[in-house]
Amino acid sequence: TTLPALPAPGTPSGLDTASLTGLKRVAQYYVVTAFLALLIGVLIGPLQALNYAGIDAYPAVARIPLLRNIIGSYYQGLTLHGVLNALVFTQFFTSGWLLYLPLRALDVRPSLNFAWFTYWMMLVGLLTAAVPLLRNDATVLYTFYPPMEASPVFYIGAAVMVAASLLVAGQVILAWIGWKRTHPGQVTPVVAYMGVATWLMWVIAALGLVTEVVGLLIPWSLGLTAGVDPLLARTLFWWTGHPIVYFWLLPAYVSWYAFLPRQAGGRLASEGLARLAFALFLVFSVPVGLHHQYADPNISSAWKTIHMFLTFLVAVPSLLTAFSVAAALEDAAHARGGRGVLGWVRFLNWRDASMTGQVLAMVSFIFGGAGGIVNASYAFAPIVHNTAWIPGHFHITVGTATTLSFMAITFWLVPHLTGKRLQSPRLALPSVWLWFAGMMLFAVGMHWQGLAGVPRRSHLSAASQGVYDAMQIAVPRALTGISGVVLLIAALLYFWVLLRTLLSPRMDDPEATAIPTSDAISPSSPTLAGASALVRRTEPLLALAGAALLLTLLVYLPVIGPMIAAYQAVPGHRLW
Ligand code: HAS
Ligand code: HEM
Repeated sequence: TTLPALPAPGTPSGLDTASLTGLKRVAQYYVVTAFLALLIGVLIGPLQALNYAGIDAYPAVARIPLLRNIIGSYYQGLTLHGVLNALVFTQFFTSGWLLYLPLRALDVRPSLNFAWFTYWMMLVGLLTAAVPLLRNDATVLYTFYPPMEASPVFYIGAAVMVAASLLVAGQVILAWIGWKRTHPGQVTPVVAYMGVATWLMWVIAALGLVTEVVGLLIPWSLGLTAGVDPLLARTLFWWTGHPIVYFWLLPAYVSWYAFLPRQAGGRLASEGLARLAFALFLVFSVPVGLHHQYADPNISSAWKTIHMFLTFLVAVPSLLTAFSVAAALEDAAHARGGRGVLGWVRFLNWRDASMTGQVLAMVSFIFGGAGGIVNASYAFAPIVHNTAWIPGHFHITVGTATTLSFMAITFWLVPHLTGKRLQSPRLALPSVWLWFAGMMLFAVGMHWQGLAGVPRRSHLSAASQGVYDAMQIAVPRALTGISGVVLLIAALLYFWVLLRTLLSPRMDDPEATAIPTSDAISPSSPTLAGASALVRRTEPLLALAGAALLLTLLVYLPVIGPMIAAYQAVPGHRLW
């Protein structure tokens, strides 16, 4: 059985050729812009890894005129690294990936003018925010907590970027609503379902950030208000700041569920379970942000505890994904002759860089997810909060589960979108293995340093070393430093493959690299009447979004209400 999700490879699409070509082109622009941002962001990373090895490379960097301006200090570099990698790379990639896939799955002809408008708007937002970042006028790190105050141009640029992503969300959601009208009684194709659920979640998630930036930070930085309440701003930030991690993760899950099984030579385990996972993410991703604020005063412990339990609940769809995707991989290995409880792992198609990169990304996420549960536990949080443990956690979540998956996806996506052949495929495989190895070393080094009490966000290589020498952390420091070098090599190999592919000539058949849509062991009926209860109940995405919004308001309004009532207008500070 073939999933109804996407046209099987080689079948002509209902989208006419001109709009399909146009849609691919917009998606390609988004994806390439995303990776250009990652390229710059990632080149700064090794300097930070060396910092955590006790090596201060910044005085040397300051001697190079061009670099002196953009990485003028540890914190300017760290701001660029966080913003470009975590915010820009992920948002641009997802805007292309989850614009293209759902529209193609639904076979809907999009307004290309609108799609281009959102791309250019996002780019203008990015370039606007880049000006103060590069001029050292917005060295406020990617969380931009007040009372640190950046130039208003930074906040305005960031707001335009986020607004553009909401327009992409709108285009996909409206296309799906239109499809539902013209296809009554039909089940949404699974890839479109996952895409629409992700965008709906993002719309609810973004409300916090939009309120913070538009309502508080822009007027304040323009001098229209006397100050801003740091606690209220942080709370609104984390309303968005936790679910944003699922906005980074779910696009990878789309691939792990819908495409990876076929790339591995197997089938998606259960279409119904895939839908359930996305429905649960839609409902439970947002009302959890206080787990980033256990240490913040003036928020009741009761609400922090409620957010903690909801955090444990939002781990459930990831656990479901772990078992479901592992079953799909086992199915693939069985088809290739693999047997045994774990013996089948050897039989996966380890020569395929796209599959290998994604499986390695998943392995990293086992540890990243386990660390997340530690962070979320109110009792453990004080031990790890604000230590190097936290960057350890998120480099094997966003830095690997997400980034390595996106990198591995480009090995088929870029040829698919551009009609070009993957170049230097022999370098693709070592690039993903080295990324995985580098990030695992990094994670061991940073988690270990965190447990020893080393703080995050510290230019500690420039500080007096006595205290760090006394901690006896030479081994994790060395691991962190080595990981930076390994990751630099991995990145150079990967970008060599990507750039050579982009610069190579087109092939004759633009669809020569097909979308690797997987079949399912338990597929769903394409009609609601024939579908299982699980598929029928998870189909009404708008109702699930309504439930998500209600739950979010229930757990946030009683927290935010008193903050507004006792609003503290704190003037801004420029600490750099
Ligand atoms: Fe997190 C901090 C809790 C997931 C990213 N997180 C961060 C920060 C970032 C981040 C960027 O509760 C730092 C923010 C800052 O700058 O201050 N996180 C969690 C929890 C989860 C979690 C409970 N985080 C993520 C994901 C991220 C991400 C995903 C990005 C993509 N995180 C926290 C908390 C903090 C935090 C606290 C605040 C810490 C503090 O004190 O400041 C959960 O969603 C994790 C659930 C995941 C699992 C794992 C499932 C495993 C799967 C793979 C299976 C593998 C297979 C492979 C099948 C339960 C799906 C088999 C292969 C073979 C070869 C056999
Ligand atoms: C922070 C290294 C790639 C996202 C850091 C820190 C280090 C580091 C050592 C901690 C700095 C500190 O707390 O003072 C690296 C290396 C990389 C890499 C060596 C690979 C070459 C990535 C990627 C992402 C990412 C791919 C996401 C897509 C972040 C974020 C921060 C960070 C969001 C936090 C910034 C902050 O605290 O304000 N990185 N990183 N990094 N990294 Fe990376």
